[in-house]
Amino acid sequence: MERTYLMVKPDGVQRNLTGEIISRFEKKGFKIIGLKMFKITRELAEKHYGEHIGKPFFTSLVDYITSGPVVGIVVEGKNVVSAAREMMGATDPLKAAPGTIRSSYGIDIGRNVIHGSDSVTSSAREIAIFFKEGELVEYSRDLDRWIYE
Ligand code: DAT
Ligand code: MG
Repeated sequence: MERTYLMVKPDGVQRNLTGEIISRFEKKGFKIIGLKMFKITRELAEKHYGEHIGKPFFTSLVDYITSGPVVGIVVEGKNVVSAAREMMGATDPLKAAPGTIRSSYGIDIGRNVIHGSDSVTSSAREIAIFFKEGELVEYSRDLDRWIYE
């Protein structure tokens, strides 16, 4: 089973979209194994978004992601990395497919409500940045037999 790192960004928290966003992944059938609210330090923001250092939007991206609390979510499930990216929609909310999270709740690329890892390698890196080993919970769910064949 894959894991991915999702994060309700500060705009999503301020706009009371946290429950709505978590609910989409719960209803889909994915399993939440880590969940917490926190504020990202500049240092961790620069580490998390390291691939974007030097790009014109980097400083405003770090300003935005550190501007208020976020909700970090680790989700487990079959193909969850790419499935979650599909559920989120394109980076630019106005270009995201209708019905996706970013399309439903966002307009500007710099206020796109949610983060999700873009690969299995990134998810391992990002989970390690934001969660300690003991903060991830292993448990079984009886309903998995109704979700997976
Ligand atoms: P994603 O969040 O879809 O993985 P990304 O990793 O390319 O997108 O970029 C990280 C964030 O940076 C993205 O969610 C919003 C911001 N961003 C990306 N491209 C941008 C651009 N051209 N102008 C402004 N902000 C941008
Ligand atoms: Mg990305």
